[in-house]
Amino acid sequence: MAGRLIVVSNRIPTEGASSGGLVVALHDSLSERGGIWIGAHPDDGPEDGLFEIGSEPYQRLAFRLSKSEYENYYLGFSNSVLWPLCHRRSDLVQLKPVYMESYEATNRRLASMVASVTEPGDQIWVHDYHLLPLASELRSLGVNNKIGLFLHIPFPALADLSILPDPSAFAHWLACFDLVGLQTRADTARCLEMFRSDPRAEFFQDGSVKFGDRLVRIKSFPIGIAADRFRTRAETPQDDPFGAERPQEYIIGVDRLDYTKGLPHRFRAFGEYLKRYAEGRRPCLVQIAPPTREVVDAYRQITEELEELSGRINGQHAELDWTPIRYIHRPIARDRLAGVYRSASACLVTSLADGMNLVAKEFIAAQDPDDPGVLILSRFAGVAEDMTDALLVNPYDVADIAQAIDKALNMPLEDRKTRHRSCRDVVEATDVDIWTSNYLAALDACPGSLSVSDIFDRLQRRGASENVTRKKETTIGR
Ligand code: ADQ
Repeated sequence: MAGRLIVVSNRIPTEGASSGGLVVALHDSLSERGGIWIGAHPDDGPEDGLFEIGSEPYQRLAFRLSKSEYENYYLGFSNSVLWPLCHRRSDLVQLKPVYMESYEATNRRLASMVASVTEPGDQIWVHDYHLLPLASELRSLGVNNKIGLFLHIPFPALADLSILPDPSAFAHWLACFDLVGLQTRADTARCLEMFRSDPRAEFFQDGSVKFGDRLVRIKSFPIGIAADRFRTRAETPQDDPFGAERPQEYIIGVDRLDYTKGLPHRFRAFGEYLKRYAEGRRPCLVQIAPPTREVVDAYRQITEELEELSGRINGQHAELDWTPIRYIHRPIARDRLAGVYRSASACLVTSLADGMNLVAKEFIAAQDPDDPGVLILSRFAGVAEDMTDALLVNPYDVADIAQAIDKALNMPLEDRKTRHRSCRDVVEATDVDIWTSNYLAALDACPGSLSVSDIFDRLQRRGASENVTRKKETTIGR
């Protein structure tokens, strides 16, 4: 693999911030290969260009978002347009001309910073929906290095894309990457459907899409966790995180407080379970959900809704020595989280839409294989595409979830073990280190800035291009 790796993400991880598997995996790849991580610094400050933070075996370069960029590019277009759109909540999309302008302008500004540190042979790996136009902006600055995108959230449905102020821009943005990595096969199918509906696109039989003078590959790379590290954490004895307040039996939920995670449905389903099935038992739902993006209206509303629901359900069912829902509004340290997962009887993941959902994989990795808890998993989380031996539920159907809770809490040991083994195989097969190396190998294998004619000849040699119309020679990758 030639050249350095340049990772670009919306946020750069800073010292002291808790690091998930993805951050560690990218950190490892950068340390091994050398390169640069570029992203916005979370703190306010002067908005000059890139500045170096921390000393690592690779460079970490941060930039600052202006107040207007934060409001319009980040909270606006990224989180009030693209986030709801990709999660099938077009009812929550808020369109303002300034959002799109700022989104494009911020990506243009970032592109000039990225271009200024890019050398020939470097490969650029862009992360997520905040940065979709980045490759297009880099191409217009003459950067013809290989550029890959990984989209962490679901690929939107074709019909929803027409809500965008300029729907045709979406395909153009993506086509400026050499590789578009998506979470699931269903995401890939939706992405290809978008290109199929676009008269500018042509298809090679190997699945690549020719779009104008560019060729883009589209493939799913289901993201995972650092399974070994997480399991070791879970197995390491630690002080009981519950102290004297340990519930006898509990179901765990761990989410960012987001309307896509189906939290009100989960609370209602737990209330329904208590009403219908819990005779003689006193299980708790321990829900950890720190608020995020509180300044966006939709997030304020869900915070209020959950407080109201947990208050009502606890009011109906609590006893002097039992609070059914323990709702914790703070993040919890990863070491403690592993232990909390391990001693739970079940985990509830009820996403209405979710790119993958790493909580499901963390829960499975943390279990004792000889006495595992049960994963109750929404069919609409990306992870459900492969983890078919979890207890799959329809998160919109409160009765279905309530019944699954009852089934999980009464499941015989042998059944729990069989399901856990199968889910654990998925966690291991998609370990984040495997994910990183698969993605980077695929980016490396992309043809990069070859002419359409070169690519045509290559594919023809492989006997894979009967359906491709030979076009006049153009240069790919400008
Ligand atoms: P998220 O929407 O943030 O990520 P998810 O994958 O569930 O969702 O969680 C990411 C990480 O955050 C996990 O490691 C989890 O432990 C941690 N986390 C979540 N809530 C927490 C809490 N309350 N306290 C402590 N830690 C918490 C996006 C997409 C997902 C996709 C990931 C990775 O929305 O679908 O799986 O990126 O690609």
